Amino acid sequence: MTRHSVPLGSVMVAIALIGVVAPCAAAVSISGTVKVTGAASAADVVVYIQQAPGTFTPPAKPIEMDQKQMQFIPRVLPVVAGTTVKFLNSDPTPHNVFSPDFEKYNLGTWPQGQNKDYAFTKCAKFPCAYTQLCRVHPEMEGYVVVLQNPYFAVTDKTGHYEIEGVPPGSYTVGVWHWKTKAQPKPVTVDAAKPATVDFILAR
Ligand SMILES: [Cu+2]
Repeated sequence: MTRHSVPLGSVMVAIALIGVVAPCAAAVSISGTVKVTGAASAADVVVYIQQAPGTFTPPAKPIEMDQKQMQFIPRVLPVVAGTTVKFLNSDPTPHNVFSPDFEKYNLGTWPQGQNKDYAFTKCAKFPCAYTQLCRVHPEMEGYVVVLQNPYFAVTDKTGHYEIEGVPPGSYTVGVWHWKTKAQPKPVTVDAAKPATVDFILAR
């Protein structure tokens, strides 16, 4: 019986070797803290790798941005170029979605439970921050930030962020905030050694 000719032991060794070898080429994380001086919250800052080698495929399924309790949720949505965003309406009142930035678009106005898709395929120079506005409610504001690669994260309320799955290499890490700026920072990511990059944004 040839199918029993490979001893179980050698299979186990092979599995063990794969387990040892894989982490060497494995991606690691870049994490850190962003301080926004003078702001109540350090949330919703996009931290991203400016340029990563290779081409990147957008997610097969649209990424959702809701309009709920008169707010865009999430308020800041980073996406890789080519991503389709599904704009939902979870409020009992009709909402509109338009952007005055870059190629400009107006998706119209629609009631609760309906949605509209928009594909972000036209960003020429990253990052492209598209302000999301609603003609019905001028106080509403959100942002879709289109990036070159999928290595990005958004800060939580404490300013913490973590970009997972970054391949080893040397990069420039940028930050995006709707009101203020900070200089990008260089970082080298080694295999099996997570990197830390902190930023201070002055308002
Ligand atoms: Cu609205």
